[in-house]
Amino acid sequence: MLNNVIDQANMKKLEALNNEKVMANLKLAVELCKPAKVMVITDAPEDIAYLRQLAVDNGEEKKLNMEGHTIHYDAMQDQARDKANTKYMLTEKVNWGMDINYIMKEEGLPEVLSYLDGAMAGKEMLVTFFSLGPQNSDFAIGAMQITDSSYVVHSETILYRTGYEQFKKMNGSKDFFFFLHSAGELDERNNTKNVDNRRIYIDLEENRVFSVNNQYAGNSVGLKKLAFRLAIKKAHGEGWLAEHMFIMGVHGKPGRITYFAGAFPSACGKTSTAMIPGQTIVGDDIAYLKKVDGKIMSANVEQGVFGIIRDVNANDDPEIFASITTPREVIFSNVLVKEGKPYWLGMGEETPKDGENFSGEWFEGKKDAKGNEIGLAHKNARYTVRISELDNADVLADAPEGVETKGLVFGGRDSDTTVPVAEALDWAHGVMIGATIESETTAATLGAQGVRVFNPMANLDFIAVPLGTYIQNYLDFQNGVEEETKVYGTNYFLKDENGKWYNGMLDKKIWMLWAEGRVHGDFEALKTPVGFIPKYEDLKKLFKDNLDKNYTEEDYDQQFSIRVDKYLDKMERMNTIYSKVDMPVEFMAELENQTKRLVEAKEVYGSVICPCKF
Ligand code: SPV
Ligand code: MN
Repeated sequence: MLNNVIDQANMKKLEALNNEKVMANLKLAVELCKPAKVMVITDAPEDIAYLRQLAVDNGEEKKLNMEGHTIHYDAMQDQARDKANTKYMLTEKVNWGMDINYIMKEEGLPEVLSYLDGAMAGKEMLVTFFSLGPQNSDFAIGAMQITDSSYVVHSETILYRTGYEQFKKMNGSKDFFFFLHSAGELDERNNTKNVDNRRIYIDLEENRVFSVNNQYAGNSVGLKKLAFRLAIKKAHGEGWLAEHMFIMGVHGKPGRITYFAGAFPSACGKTSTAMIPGQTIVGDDIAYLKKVDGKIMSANVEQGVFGIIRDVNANDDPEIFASITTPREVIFSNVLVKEGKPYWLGMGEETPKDGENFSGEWFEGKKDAKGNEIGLAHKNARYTVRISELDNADVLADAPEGVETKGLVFGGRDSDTTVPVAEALDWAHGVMIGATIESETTAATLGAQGVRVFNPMANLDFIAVPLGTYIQNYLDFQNGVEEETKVYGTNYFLKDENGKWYNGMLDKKIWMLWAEGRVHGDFEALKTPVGFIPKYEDLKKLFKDNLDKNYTEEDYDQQFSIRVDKYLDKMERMNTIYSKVDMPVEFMAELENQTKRLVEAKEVYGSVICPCKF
């Protein structure tokens, strides 16, 4: 069967890898999906260019006016990660200490394979190899992706480092990840037709994922959130961390760059933090962190950004805006296109009243089947761009050894509780801050929006080990680190009683510069029950020097008052959650101590405490 669909030249490319498991995966994919032809992609520029062209030739992408720009649409019902149909396939039930979506393998495997059966009939199968993490690095994990979607692999050539040569050096090792994807039957717009039959089934035991009847990258691109789940499992077996984190260089005093990694749930400002003007980006979504010689080194798993485009405009996100409005390789998805130009929500420009978008021909006032008005672009519409194309790419973005990481940031989204920035009292307290992140749901996931949800380390959707084990490994990760890593909690979304944001979009620059200064002992801080907060004088100067903004004492008092009752409400929510989970004793003590400090402070100062009291 193989010989009928794969020619000699392509077969040779595979044989050069000398890897039995690669061949077995190929055989499984071909026999199952029954493609018309098989194309093997190496790291050669002409192979990568082939994919780019194929995406346009087969209509999964269309060229836009600007050089290098293309538009891709996903089906109306495939605009975000499909949580309901993304499942772990388990051979035995284990208590994960949290709600995970799973299916028993004996049921799930035949089900997903049945959807993949013949899914590539008449289509070209693309066999590709990538590296998760920098090439020639201890961080690197090989990834084999087979798909019939040229959009998926085109995206992957932007988002990930090539890995064909790396597979050659693996000496036949079976230690790599495998992803089999098919967009399934396509409609006249080249969108998945049977979205109802969308399935994304994760096989943790075999380090492989089957994904079918979808195109949205969070569902289809194996190397992104699907590989991430496999990596978390692997990391926790090997004593390192795989995290839903950006990595950035914060530029403090002249010539000083300090690296931070930060976890924020979707649409809580993760990418825009990594892209704060004047700073440099290593990565914006997934990081591997390892302890090397008493230091925490972190590396970006990716080499590109699949970012939310909504509200990206010249004022609020100048770096991103500049990079996606100039000639370079960019894939836009699910935005409005009129006369070859892309438009999106919050772009800061006048937008047309008609054009083409994810719903097909679009006009203002168009309604969906349920009678809801369809916006000009989807709220989760995105852009895909290579980091090396950005002016603010960090010089160490591809360093095989990663970057030495001095601080972690955990950012939630709440309007009434958490201060804009606070430094954890110590590592264990920092782990607690990360483990108690809450955020409002956003357009990046399906389901109701605007509900406050618990999301430990912004990683709840992806944690592939029991929650107690995950937290224990986090606590242990600091053992043997020479200088205790500082941990920060941030909240960009605090509002006043009239529902107005307290902070501007770029204020996050100040919080990061403050954290950077703290790492180097430049600033003193006030010790509060919830951590160390900045002193007014330091913020005043940082705001003046960096944003030319007059930060008043009144601003400061409002933003940094400790809303004790709100914090206590939050602790109650957290206690309810964690008391049902088998958690490390040390972690439960952190929760208890946090509550105790708040109760004691309330007895002395009342339910809202001005920073001047500390
Ligand atoms: C996220 O939602 O966290 C993303 C986009 O980074 S997705 O690829 O959908 O996961
Ligand atoms: Mn993400």
